[in-house]
Amino acid sequence: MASKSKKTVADAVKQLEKVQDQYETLQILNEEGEVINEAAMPELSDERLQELMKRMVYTRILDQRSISLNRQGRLGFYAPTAGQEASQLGSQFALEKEDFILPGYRDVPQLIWHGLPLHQAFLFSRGHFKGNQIPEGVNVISPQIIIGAQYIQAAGVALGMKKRGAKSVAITYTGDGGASQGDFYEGINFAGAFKAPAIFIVQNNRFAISTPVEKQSAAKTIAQKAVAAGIPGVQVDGMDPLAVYAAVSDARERAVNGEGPTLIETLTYRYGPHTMAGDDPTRYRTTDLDNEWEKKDPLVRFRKFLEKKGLWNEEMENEVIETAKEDIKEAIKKADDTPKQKVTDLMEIMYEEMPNHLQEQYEIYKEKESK
Ligand SMILES: Cc1ncc(C[n+]2csc(CCOP(=O)(O)OP(=O)(O)O)c2C)c(N)n1
Ligand SMILES: [Mg+2]
Repeated sequence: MASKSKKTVADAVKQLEKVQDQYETLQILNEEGEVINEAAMPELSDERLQELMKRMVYTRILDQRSISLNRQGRLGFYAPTAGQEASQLGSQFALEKEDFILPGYRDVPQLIWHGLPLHQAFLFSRGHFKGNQIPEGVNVISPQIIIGAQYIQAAGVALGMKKRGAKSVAITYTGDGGASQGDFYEGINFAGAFKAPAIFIVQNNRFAISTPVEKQSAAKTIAQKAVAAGIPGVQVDGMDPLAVYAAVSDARERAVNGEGPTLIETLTYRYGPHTMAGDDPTRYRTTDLDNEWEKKDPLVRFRKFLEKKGLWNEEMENEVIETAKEDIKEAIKKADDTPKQKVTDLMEIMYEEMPNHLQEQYEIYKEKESK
């Protein structure tokens, strides 16, 4: 729209400030587990609410066990998830089985609740190829290690769904650091241009390893980055499972109705280190900040909410904890019982028809491995 008034950079500054200020954080449950936003409350049966709590409790135990299995040398790569349960599971809970998840390295919980067998998640952690052989009908790919790359892949998967007329969505996850990568912008821009049914989640846990979010971008929110791609951006309280669920459900509905992608920023926090490879969060985070976020804990908040409704108690929680421990024990045994990967395995699964120059090496390894 052409304007008769002389537009100056000063006007643009005002416009930027106005836009940035319009981003509010969607919250439904406060830290006391009280509903403070009845209008946004999603319709979930009592059983579904209990199921969401079960998944969060189970996942917290899985995180604790994964950390100790890593310390015992029984797991390899592991990125802790405690603190991010509402962000991860509130979002996955809004999906249908036919929806496709393109995760980052911290997003193993969503894969498990979307159907990836637990022992395969453990094999992935160990770098075993069987961890990447996703069973038929489980619509996920392996966690992406390259920051942001999954955003472009999600745009492509979503466009494929649209072209096939499928009533499903592709959902992808990255972090605050990921939102500074080129791939992030390319992904949301492409999906916006093609109105692809994608949901782009940025789990803003305030740090990219040790770099605080304030140093990663001049933007006041990550949600506002959607504006440049011409798509809606929503900021939600990522410690509130109901707010995350509500936002993702709405985004899903828009997407399957042909209205295009949505960017969702979840404000969250990882309690543990970046990964188990040895960073020390006390070097870059204060205890005050840790305490501030632990007060927002998604499990505490949701437990209070459910207890007040008579839908949760200690006995139920203990049952989930026991089930989780049993499942983990069984899954780690299954991972242990999986035959070690061989060089010839890797060569066989890499090629449908092995090139001639590798055939010779293949024979050499086959001979060696038979001894
Ligand atoms: C393209 C690329 N650059 C750098 C790295 C190294 N790296 C691994 S994790 C990470 C920080 C990512 O932070 P964020 O996106 O906020 O996710 P979080 O770990 O907090 O969940 C970096 C820089 C990488 N894996 N890929
Ligand atoms: Mg981060």
